[in-house]
Amino acid sequence: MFWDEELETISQNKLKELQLKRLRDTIGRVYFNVPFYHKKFKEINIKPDDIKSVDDISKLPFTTRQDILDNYPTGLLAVSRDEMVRVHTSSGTTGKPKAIFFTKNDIDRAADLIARCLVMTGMRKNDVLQNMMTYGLFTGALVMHYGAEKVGILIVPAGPGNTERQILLMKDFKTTALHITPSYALYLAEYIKSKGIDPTKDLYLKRAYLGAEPYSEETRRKIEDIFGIDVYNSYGLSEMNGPGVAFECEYKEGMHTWEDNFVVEVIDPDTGEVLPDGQKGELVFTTLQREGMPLIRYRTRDISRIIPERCPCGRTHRRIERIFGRSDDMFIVKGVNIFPQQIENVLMSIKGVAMNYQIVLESLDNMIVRVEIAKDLFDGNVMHLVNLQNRITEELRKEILVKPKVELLEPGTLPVSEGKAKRVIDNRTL
Ligand code: DLL
Repeated sequence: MFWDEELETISQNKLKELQLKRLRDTIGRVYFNVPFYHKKFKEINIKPDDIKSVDDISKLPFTTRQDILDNYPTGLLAVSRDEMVRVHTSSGTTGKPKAIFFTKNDIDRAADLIARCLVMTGMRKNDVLQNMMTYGLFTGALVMHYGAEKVGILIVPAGPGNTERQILLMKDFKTTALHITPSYALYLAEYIKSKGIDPTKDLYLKRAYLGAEPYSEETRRKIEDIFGIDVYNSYGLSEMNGPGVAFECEYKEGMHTWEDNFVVEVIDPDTGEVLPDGQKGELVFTTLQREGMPLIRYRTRDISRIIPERCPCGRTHRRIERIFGRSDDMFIVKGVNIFPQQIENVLMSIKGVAMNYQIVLESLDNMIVRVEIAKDLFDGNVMHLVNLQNRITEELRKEILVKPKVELLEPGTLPVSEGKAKRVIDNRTL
């Protein structure tokens, strides 16, 4: 079922026409109303009329995270501050955050995109969504909340944490879907197992939406198996509304972007050149319908690729592949580029490995992978532990080409994260 069938299945030609119209409109608005963009466009002698096709977007300059920080808080607004009804910030861990402002129409459009995503994955009016993302400056909970409300779904605005209470809420309100970070979902899975709860008998869950941080296909499978549900990948970033930017449909083979709302590009992160569909690189988004704070060619630092093939679900909006990692998450050990997700992939595919892990970077040549394993393994034969440790070390070496030191830990040893997990501890003094 569709939320907006006409738009979701629009022909590629019509979509291109619509994109061009909206792109030209956006460029005109930022050129005349946002001094930052006016100056940038002047510098390279580009005028709104120079954009004659969507592909001409490659003539425009990028917007970076630093540009948003430099214009903090209101420097990038395209309409008066008085028109803004909400501000969100990105999850900056240090220093100033990035502030993103929304007009009433922006809020409504963001909710509309979420409504498409939820209906696409089978949610209906009679569903109950337990929203376990953090309510507040973070977009995760509120943007999803408004979208779910638009569909008419009952929302349980639980926020994260207090796991015992979460389970009570799931039982009492007969929750059918969860919105949750992958790291908290892993913890919840462990908790449910340890309490002897059988989700297929004691709970009413059918699906969960996992996003806000990278996770592996293996993690998805693990959560699906433990809860007996469908897990859908949800990608987004505050700069582009938050959740609802790209979302999986029933086929779960890549996430549909909403191309009537965004121009999606993949670029070579080093040269800035646009890459052809299918090639892996950095995702770049341009807003097509934002009133308050339009952004042109925003560099996400997220690595993915556009899947050019048509999706059997009938939606024409192109999909992107599961995010491979953030270019800033990548670290180098012994000269090899490694993404934390490669390590997660390996760990989650090994039997006996539990849900939580941590990567500690000791020096340019040494890393430790600290991994929690099933509790009963500690009560058994020591040789089993040694074998497991060797197996994990060897599987990791095959994947990342570096041999890490592997430490096996009892469940509950590592810190639990309710929001975005901090998987990599960097102890290197460079
Ligand atoms: O995390 C928005 C969001 C909330 C998306 C809830 C999905 C669900 P930020 O805090 O600005 O916004 O962080 C955005 O998180 O650039 C990615 O690096 C990462 N990220 C988000 N979703 C995924 C995902 C929200 N499904 C940053 N897979 C993005 C991998 C993800 N990484």
